[in-house]
Amino acid sequence: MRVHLINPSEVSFGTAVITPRWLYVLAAATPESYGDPLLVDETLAPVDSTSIQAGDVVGIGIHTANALRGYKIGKMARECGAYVVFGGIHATLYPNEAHELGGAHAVVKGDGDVVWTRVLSDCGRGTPLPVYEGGRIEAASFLPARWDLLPRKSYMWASVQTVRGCPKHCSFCSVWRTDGQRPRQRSSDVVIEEIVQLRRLGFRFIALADDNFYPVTLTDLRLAEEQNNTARLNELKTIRAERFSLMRRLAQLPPDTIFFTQITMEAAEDSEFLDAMQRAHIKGALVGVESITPEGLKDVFKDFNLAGKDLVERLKTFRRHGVYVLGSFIFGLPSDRHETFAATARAAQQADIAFAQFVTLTPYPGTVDFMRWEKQMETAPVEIAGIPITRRWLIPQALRPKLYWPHPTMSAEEIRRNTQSVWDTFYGIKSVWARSRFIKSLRARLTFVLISKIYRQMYADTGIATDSARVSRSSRWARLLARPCQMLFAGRPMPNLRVPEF
Ligand code: B12
Ligand code: SF4
Repeated sequence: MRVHLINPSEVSFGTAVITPRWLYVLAAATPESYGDPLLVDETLAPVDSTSIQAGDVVGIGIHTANALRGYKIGKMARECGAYVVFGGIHATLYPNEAHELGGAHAVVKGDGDVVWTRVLSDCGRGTPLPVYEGGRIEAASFLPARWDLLPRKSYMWASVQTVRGCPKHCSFCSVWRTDGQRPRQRSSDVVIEEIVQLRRLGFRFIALADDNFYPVTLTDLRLAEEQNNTARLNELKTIRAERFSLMRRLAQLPPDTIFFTQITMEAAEDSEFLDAMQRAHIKGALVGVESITPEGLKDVFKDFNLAGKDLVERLKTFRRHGVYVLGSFIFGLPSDRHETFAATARAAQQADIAFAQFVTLTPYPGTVDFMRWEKQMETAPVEIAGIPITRRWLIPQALRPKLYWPHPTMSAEEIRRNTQSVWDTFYGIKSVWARSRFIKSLRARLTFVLISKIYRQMYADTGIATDSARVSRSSRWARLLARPCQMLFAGRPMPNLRVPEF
């Protein structure tokens, strides 16, 4: 019985940006007695059905965007006689769908680290259960990934998770509902071990694949103090102290190491934290700006963010502390108007952010937005190819609309066109070159331009373009640019690197 783990994707680029961490974590959860699992990441190359034999176990991890491809693979694997097991956020939210459409024998809900051994032994006996509750395990049980199985030359960035869950409650995000609002934070000992292993292999760019790298804010501490809640205060202080321990150890890594993470804007109030990030080589952070107006922030339950001039100032603070921001903006919010697009493009330029993504409001399952949208659609149901639009991930890719939420004043096409034009403005060659002026060497500046271009091709055109010629041109470009980019990111293997002490 061979174990296969498959990360589904409709498009394969030969080279990928970030390692899909779940593959390597589930590989670590696979007992040695089954041998090394066969790992397939379809963002590199499609799965080869001839490798799957009757009696094998095929584990497929899906999020909403790749669920349909996952179901195709599941059915194919079942036809080969294998046991098919689904996991990941989408399977957690829709376990029945994986059974009905993906040929699943079993679905794992929640974290796979602990329950996977049991799934495999049940499959071995021929008695898999339809559903396993993986639950939300404690951080001490998160498994370090099996990086020894990683094809080193295929990825630009490796990914290591340091904390799971987020105390906030943004309306468009499922993390706080699926992973919980209590941060489950790994100890710095296990995190640094993994990172050193990756540096030994030659990875110097590492994504800290966290929901929110700043789980305790200064406001949280102040409130606990004001409420004389000693237990809460101590808990928050422990989490914060562990963050600083980790950053002190990251700071001792070779100076060309570069980390990227996701963080809330509140971190800009905390200079001590930002300085520690800078010393720890955390050079980049995705900051969810979402909207530049107070109304927009209210729309998404994110009024802890700032708007207008204060927002620009706050984003600039990251840069002053050596942390380069990838700002994430959402268009199509009910309060957005025509002028919001140009104003956002201006704010993004003024705020000195290095990169930006402009996404359109998309209701993801498990979110407050999705529940509201599903309810709204009940009164006037829409179907495409016989599939309700509220199950949009089941609609064949080519027929899938790019926008779902009816806007009070703008048509979907207007929102899409305006969003595309903000991408065009922000990533126009002149703007990118001007933005790269903070970089001293010409080579590094050219790298910045190349990364900006590939990011835009991989994201904007393939993500929001409706014109299929533009989409396939972008995919071709992304494929062409991916290999040189991978070479730029590669580091020198350092087999003798030691784990830094406290
Ligand atoms: C890092 C990250 C990224 C990175 C890297 C992605 C990558 N290649 O790994 C980047 C920035 C590129 C990214 C992009 C996007 N992401 Co993202 N991302 C994450 C994040 C923060 C962590 C993922 C991670 O590595 N976790 C660590 C691993 C170990 O955990 P895991 O994947 O959950 O796997 C565990 C279990 O789910 C389970 N499991 C998983 N698979 C399987 C399979 C089997 C067989 C079994 C038994 C168990 C199992 O066991 C694992 C171990 O416990 C998650 C948030 C989250 N908490 O999951 C969002 C998240 C997955 N992303 C999300 C989204 C929406 C996106 C984007 C669509 C954003 C956008 N607007 O473009 C894109 C899509 C990109 C794509 N096509 O894949 C959503 C998905 C929502 C949904 N319903 O699908 C999440 C949940 C965040 C959110 N805000 O809601 N993302
Ligand atoms: S701050 Fe980020 S991770 Fe947390 S709930 Fe909001 S969008 Fe999700």
